[in-house]
Amino acid sequence: MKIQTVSTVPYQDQHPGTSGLRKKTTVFEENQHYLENFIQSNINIIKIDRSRPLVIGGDGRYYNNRAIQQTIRIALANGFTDIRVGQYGFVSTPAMSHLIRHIGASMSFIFSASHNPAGKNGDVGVKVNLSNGEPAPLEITEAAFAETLKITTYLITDTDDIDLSVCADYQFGEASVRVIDSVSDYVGLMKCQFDFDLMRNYLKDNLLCFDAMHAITGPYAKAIFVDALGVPDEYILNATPLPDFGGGHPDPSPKTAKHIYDIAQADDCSFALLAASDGDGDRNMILGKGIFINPSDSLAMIAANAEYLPHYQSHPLKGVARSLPTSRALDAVASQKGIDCYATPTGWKFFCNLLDSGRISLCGEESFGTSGNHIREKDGIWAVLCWLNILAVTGKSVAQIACEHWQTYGRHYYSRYDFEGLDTSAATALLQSLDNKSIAAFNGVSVTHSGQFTYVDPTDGSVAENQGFEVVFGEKARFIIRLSGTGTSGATLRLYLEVFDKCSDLAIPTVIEPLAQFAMQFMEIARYCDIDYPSNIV
Ligand code: G16
Repeated sequence: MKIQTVSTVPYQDQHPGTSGLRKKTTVFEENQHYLENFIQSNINIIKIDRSRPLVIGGDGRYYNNRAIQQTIRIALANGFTDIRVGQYGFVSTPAMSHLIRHIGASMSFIFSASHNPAGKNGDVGVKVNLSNGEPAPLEITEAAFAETLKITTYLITDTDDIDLSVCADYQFGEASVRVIDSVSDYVGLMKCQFDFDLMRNYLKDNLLCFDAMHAITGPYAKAIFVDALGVPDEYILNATPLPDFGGGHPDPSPKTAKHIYDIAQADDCSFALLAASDGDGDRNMILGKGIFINPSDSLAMIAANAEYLPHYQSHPLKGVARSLPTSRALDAVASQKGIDCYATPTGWKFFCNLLDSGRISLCGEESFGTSGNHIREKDGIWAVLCWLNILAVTGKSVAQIACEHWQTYGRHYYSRYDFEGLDTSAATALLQSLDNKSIAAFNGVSVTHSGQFTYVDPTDGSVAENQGFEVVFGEKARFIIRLSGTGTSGATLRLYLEVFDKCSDLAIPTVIEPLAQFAMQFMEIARYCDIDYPSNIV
C-alpha cells in the first residue's frame, strides 16, 4: 500500500452545526477534496491512540459508500491499524455509540445528515464521535473547524475499495480493516435494558407498528421487533434502507411521517403502539391509537414510569436533563421524585458530561430525541422499547398513560413554530435585536426572566453562550427563540412555545396560538424576515 500526500485548499464553510457537518450532497460532490479536508482535519486535531479501533459507518444514504471508502483510505494512511466498518456501511448513530464503548474504540465517523432527505439533491453529513461514544464536544468541533481553514494537505492510500457486503477481514501490512455486523451487539444491549419475555408475551395480544422510513433502523427493527419479539414482519414498514430513503423525508414527526400518523389516527386503528425513527436511528416518534405523544411529554412520561423499566429498577433515576427548549413537563416529574433536573443547550453533546458524571441517567429533547445512560447518543429504538415495556407492565394504553400523567402533573401544552429558508443575515439581526427589547407580561402574567441562555457545565465549568433567547412567565408560560443548527440552505428560526394548564383536555392550538401571536410580535418576524407565519408547525 502506497501513501500519497495530496495538496488541497481550505474551504471556509466546514463549521459543524448542532450535530456534525451537514451540507447539500452537491457540495460534497462538486467541491474537490471537500470530504477529505474535513476527515483529515478531524484526524489532525483529535489526539488518540491510533492502534485502538476506529469505527466507520453511516445511515445508508447516497454518497455513503464513497465517503466510507475514502475515509478507510485516509485512516490507513494516517496510521490507524484497527479499522472497523459496518456491513453494507450501515451503522445507526445509537449503535455506533454503543460499538465505540463496547469495543473500546478511539473514535468514529458516521456519514449521515440525520433526518434530512437524501439523494443527489438531498443532504450529506459527517458526525464525529469520541471514545466514550459521545458526539464531539464544542472544543473539538471548534478546533476541527479552525483546522479546516488552514489545511493544505491530506494523506491517502492507493488501496482498492473494500467489499462491504460481507463480514470479513482485510489486512494491509500491520493494519486491518474489518467489516462487522453492527446489529447483533446493539440487540444484545437492548436485551440487557428491557424485559423481552414480558414484551413478547404482551405482543401476542397487542399489536405494534414501526416505520423505519427506508432509513437505517430497518435491520435493527427487524432483529428486535420481528426476530426477538415476534412482531409480524408486515408491521415493520419501509424496512429496507435505500440510498434516497425511498424519496421520503425520514423525520419522525406527524407531518413527515404522515403515513404512520394517519394509521394511528384512523378509527379502526388496531395497534397498541406505533412508532417511527429517522435517517440515522437516533430520533423517535411515539403514537398510540388516536394519540401523538409529543417528545417533551414522552420524555416526562418515561421518567414518571421509570420504575417499570428493568434498567431503572436496578439503577434508579438519580437525575434527568432536557434541552432548554424542551418543555418543563420533565421538571414536574423530577420535582415530585425529588431528583435533579438540568436544562442544557440544544445538542446531545451537552448531556454527555452529566451522563458520565452519573448526575443523570435519562435525558431528551423536543426534537424527537430520548435516551438513557446506556450510550452517549439519543436512541430511537430504545425509546420505543421504553414505551413498549411500560405498556406491557401496566397493561394500560398509550392514551391512558398520557391522560393519567396530565391529571397528575398538569399539562405542558407545547408547540414549535419553524420559520424556514430565511435570509441568514436577517435572521441573525432579529436574534441580535432581542437583547435590547423589554417585555412586561403576557395575559396578565409577569415576566420572571428574559435573556440569552448561557450554560455553565456543572462538571467542568465550560461555558456555552448565546444558546437561545428565553422569555419566562413563571410556571405559566415560556417561549424560546433560536437558530437551527441542522439546516443546509438559508436560516431556520425556531420559536418554541409552552403553556402550562392544570386542565388536560384543551385543544393545543387554542392554548398555544395566543402565546405564539404574542411572541411573533415581540420578535418582529414580519419586519425582519418578511414573513408573518411559520412554514412548519410541530
Ligand atoms: C441534532 C442534535 C440534537 C438536536 C437537534 C436540533 O439532531 O443531535 O441533539 O436537538 O439537532 O436541531 P436544530 O439545531 O435544527 O434545532 P439530529 O437528529 O439532526 O442529529
